[in-house]
Amino acid sequence: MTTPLFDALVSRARALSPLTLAIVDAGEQTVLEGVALLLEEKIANPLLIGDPGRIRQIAGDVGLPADIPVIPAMDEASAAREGVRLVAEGRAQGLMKGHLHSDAFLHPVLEGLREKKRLSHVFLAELPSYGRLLAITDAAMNIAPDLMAKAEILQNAIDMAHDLGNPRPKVAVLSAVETVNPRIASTIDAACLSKMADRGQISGAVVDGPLAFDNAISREAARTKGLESPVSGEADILLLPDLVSGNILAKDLEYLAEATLAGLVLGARVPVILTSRSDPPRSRFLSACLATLLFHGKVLPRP
Ligand code: COD
Repeated sequence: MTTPLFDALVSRARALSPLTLAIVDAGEQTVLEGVALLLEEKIANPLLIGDPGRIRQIAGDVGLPADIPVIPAMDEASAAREGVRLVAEGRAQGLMKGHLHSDAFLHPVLEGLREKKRLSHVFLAELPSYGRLLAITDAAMNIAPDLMAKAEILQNAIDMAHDLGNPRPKVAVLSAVETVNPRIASTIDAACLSKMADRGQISGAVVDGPLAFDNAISREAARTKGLESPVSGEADILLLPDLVSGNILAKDLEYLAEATLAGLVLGARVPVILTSRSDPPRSRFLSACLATLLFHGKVLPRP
């Protein structure tokens, strides 16, 4: 599958200095294949955390250099703590989840790398059937966000779009229908978020909702329903009602619609790459490219 939109981001990431990336619980084949891609393309200088014997053995199998730095940690929790410590001490500029459970990875991140913002996850998807990158949030971290949490999750995604060069992203706040129905709570949140954007409580984007998925993605579908929305057919960001619906949507696109996905946790002191254990090496590589762009976006002028 060709990914011209991601390729453009990769080219920009290649022009920046490599990120020193702590890889938590790195002793697994696809994790280290992703690391090999990162080294080859000079996107990151990895610090591998985990069981040294296991890491060195697989690292040899996937062709990583024999002198690649390995930091010993014998279980998931201590590997995650070690990664957070490396970032806190300024020895790593980003953190990547390897082969451990998401919650074991996220607890120390919340304890050690939280600043004032809510942390939230965003998937960025490139699809053969959609001419722009599609951000999907939050499909991996905030389980059942309330209205104010959704506003924070949305602002994180909008800020990311700005950092990646889209000055005014279009946001669809999704539900099952495009009208407010008090029996479907997410339609009320969506309408509130839309009004909050009108009033400047959420800034830097065109926000509309509630929208059903078809109206968000297809102008034709919206027209058929007699709906006029500045977002229809051109959504850059989809805000989902909760983690379950977001996660199903993202994986649905990946497995049934040939989406290529990258994923990051936003709002922490540094970019945090939260991959799924089944993610292919290229998704890990693309996520690290995104992390590089966002890390440097904090210190470089926006494109
Ligand atoms: N941003 C900022 N602070 C937060 C956040 C957040 N997103 N979540 C919790 N906090 C703070 C709370 O205010 C509190 O101070 C502290 O962290 C602990 O809060 P809890 O007890 O509500 O949160 P935890 O530690 O039980 O859970 C946080 C997780 C992120 C681990 C939890 O929400 C979770 O398991 N999310 C789903 C992860 C997952 O399994 N994803 C799978 C898909 S890949």
